[in-house]
Amino acid sequence: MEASLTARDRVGIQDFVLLDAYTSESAFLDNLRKRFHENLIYTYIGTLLVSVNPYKDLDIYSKKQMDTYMGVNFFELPPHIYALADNVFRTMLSEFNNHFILISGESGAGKTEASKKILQFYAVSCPSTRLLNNIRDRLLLSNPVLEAFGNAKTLKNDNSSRFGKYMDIEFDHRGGAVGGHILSYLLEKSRVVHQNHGERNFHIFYQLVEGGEEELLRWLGLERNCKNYRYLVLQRDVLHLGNLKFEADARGYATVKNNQEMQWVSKLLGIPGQVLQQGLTHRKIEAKTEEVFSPFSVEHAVYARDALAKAIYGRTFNWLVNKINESLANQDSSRKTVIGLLDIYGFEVFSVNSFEQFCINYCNEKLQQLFIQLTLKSEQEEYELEGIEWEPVPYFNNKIICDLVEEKFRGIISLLDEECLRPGEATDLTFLEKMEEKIGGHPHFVTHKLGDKNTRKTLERGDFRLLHYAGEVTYCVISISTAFLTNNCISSALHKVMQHSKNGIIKHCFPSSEPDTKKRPETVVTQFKNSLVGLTEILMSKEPWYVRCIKPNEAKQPARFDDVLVRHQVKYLGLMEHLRVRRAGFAYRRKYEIFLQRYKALCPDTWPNWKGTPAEGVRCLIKHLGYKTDEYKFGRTKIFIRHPRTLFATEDAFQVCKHQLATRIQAKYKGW
Ligand code: AD9
Ligand code: MG
Repeated sequence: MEASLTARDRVGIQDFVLLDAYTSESAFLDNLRKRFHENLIYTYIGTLLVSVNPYKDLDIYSKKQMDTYMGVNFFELPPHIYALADNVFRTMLSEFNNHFILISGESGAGKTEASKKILQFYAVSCPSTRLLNNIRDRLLLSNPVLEAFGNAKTLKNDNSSRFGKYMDIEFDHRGGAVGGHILSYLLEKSRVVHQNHGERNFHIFYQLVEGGEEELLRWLGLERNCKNYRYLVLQRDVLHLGNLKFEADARGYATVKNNQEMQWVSKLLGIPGQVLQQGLTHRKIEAKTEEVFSPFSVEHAVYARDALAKAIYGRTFNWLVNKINESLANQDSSRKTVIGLLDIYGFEVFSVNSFEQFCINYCNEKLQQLFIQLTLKSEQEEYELEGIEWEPVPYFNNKIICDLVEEKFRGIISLLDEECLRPGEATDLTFLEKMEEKIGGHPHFVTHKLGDKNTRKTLERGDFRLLHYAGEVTYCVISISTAFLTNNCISSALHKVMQHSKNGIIKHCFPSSEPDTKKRPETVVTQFKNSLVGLTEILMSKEPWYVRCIKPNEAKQPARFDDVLVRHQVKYLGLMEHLRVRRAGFAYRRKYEIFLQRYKALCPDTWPNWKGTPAEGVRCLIKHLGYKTDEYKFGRTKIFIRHPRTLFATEDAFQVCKHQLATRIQAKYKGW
């Protein structure tokens, strides 16, 4: 007894639900810290997995570890990402339905690593055939390719995802991985032409220059050393295009200064130099009978160049995702089930926060809202609906912040869109004033004018601050509205120029059917908002599982557990509330019909056919199984079971029973 107490003191408790002082945040933190220092980075809250980034390689991801966790009941072994992956997989197989794993946490907390571990586990644990292995390898290999093009070093994370990724893994009825599909969300294209101090461009540029084959580099006209490239060292631009310089001619109009670079760009894009040059330095005005070209200033030409660079990168990234999807497509149309993995950029706060942070943090608000809806809110509503006695658990609902951003007519996105409709008149300041007028009284929105004495000191006139669920973020209004108003779109003239390309990929990325110049294109953020609505719908149709990742320190160092930082994350991730709901609630619930159908063979009175109502059948069944009275409750349409252990014991008994039945049948028909 004493020995086990000592061990428990040292390594903490592996499921927070079992923690004695479960309502205390300090006890929660103590447990997490103890385990972290013992390299036990995983802890459960029921079936939710909390993961603390160890910032060092742990010997817990070997093939042997995977084998250990395969097919073993969730709570029988120490918490692990493999246990969660295995549990999702087996639930999918037994219930033949779709699932998703939502991996959340702030930038650098370990989301992408967690999603890779899950994928690796499925790659090893799924049944294999030559065909299946082919798909498995493609699923695994899609990761490094997408990371090369979509990840970059930021101040928060050396391998930060600069795009959101949702990946469906498709399984056949035996659990073989038969296909996959990736959806990508808003790549941070601006990184191609600009990065903050201490950050880098997308990994692929450095990989290309440092690791590309000689012949390829020669073909691209690049030299081996990154340092030779002003734009990689100074962290600017794509390689040749970004090096294009403009100078003013005698009339003040832009002309290309370095013709050699121009030739390279034209060669690589497969577009005649003259045509490209015209596109970058002139605007086409279509008069009634003729086309007139109006020249750009140098500033405008630089803007056109950057917009083109961003457009090329963004569109080729989408092309790449489509290519990967083609190669992962499931050829077999028979019924399949999926496990979706969601790994999206985490909540970010920098000293200067721009349009990208606005989108990223809005996305995190939406995911938090989904988590709340699927766990805290719907869970409590279900108890009420089913007539289960329940002490409500209060929680912060961030819907108020989502509404502030996305509400029709008066949300920030709508106000920005409105400003976009007034080109020439709208400025950063009019946008700020419009927000002050329309949402000035909102408790989660502050500006210099609206703030109190203290707030004014820390806010410039050109800033606005949002009080996000995960903390305060001050956005620079110029960077937001500029990004909005400019819309990251290239002009239709430049678009037409790109259609002259002899390069198949470029041609494909700039199809002749767009842009429709008559119709105003949706702004980037409106497109993003719509894609998040689509994502929410995809997720709502599946069964959810959660991995909540925690960043232990800002220094990206091993063995450092910053109490203040972790406490803050525990708070905003809603872990305490989740624990309270879990602790007081029921881990498992199933409709009476479904529960009875699955387990009726375990009781002679319900097998093979039960004549009464399903609820009576379930009552009879669990009485036979000896469930303790505090372990379950009867709702209006469902049975609620408090601990997963109870259900696992029933499931084990069912598996034994199934096996015995199969053996009996085999024996009976032996020799036929
Ligand atoms: V971001 O929102 O994309 O900026 P993530 O994805 O949450 O962020 P990521 O998974 O990239 O963070 O983890 C950051 C770094 O932490 C990794 O590059 C590893 O060096 C380190 N890490 C994370 N998880 C683990 C782990 N389980 N074991 C070892 C880890 N190192
Ligand atoms: Mg990531």
